[in-house]
Amino acid sequence: MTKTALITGATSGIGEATAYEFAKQGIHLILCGRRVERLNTIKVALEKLTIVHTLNFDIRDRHKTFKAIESLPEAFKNIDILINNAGNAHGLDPIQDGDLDDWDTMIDINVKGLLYVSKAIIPQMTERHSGHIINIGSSAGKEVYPKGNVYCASKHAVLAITEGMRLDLNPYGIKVTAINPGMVETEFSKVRFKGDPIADSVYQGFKALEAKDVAEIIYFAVSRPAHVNIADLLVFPTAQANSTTVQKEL
Ligand code: NDP
Ligand code: 8X3
Repeated sequence: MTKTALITGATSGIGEATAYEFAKQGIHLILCGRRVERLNTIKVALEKLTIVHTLNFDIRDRHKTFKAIESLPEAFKNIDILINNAGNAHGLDPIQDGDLDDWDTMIDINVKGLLYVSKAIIPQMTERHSGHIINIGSSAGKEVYPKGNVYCASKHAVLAITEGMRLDLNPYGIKVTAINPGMVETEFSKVRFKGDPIADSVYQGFKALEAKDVAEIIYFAVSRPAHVNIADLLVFPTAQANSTTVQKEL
């Protein structure tokens, strides 16, 4: 039977690429994000391949998150796959100079937002005794790098939540997966550096991962046989060995 996937952060980067990858496979899609024009453009493009519904909400707002998911039309109500992808880094500062608004934003989106969306969807998965949750963590969830403090903490939290979900949802046969990429060239650095041109230099001098590379891995994880769960996957560009070691030809 055709599956339905809900993807948060589907308006750019890894989420958008995953939407395309899933659409190619005929998976029905619920695409989420704040930028409504982008949601509409992506919907029009992907409707050539599958059926698509869009939800426009900020995952920091728990009431709007629940309301949006409750509003799903009958054809999209049963969600088989949840891709918790929405998230960003905001700022790159030593802890003593960190901006409190950046800290709130990262914890509110990357941790609390992921929890709100999960809380809205998990009950239908436990009721049906099936489902697959994929949390997009990061290499920053496995290793703290200089000035990464709160972003790294938020991604360490994503990994802890993933393990907690896997334990608690194990009796229900629900798969829970963490996909942890290293550096991927998306809008991530534009958001982190708030339009500062330094963002353009982050991926210069080496071949970073493309969003599509991660999307293909996500599809691989969701397309394993029923008895196979990819629990935790770390993927780097070949030029990257860890958070601080990247071979750049400059
Ligand atoms: P992008 O900036 O390209 O995409 C981020 C997505 O998250 C957008 O679709 C954005 O949609 C959505 N989003 C951000 N804030 C909110 C919010 N408050 N409410 C709803 N949606 C929101 O970055 P990436 O594709 O790179 O990032 C996707 C995930 O991958 C993130 O969790 C990131 O931490 C993780 N990651 C990224 C890596 C990288 O190097 N790029 C490496 C490892 C992990 P909109 O603005 O329309 O709401
Ligand atoms: C993003 C990876 O190293 O650019 O999660 O912060 S990094």
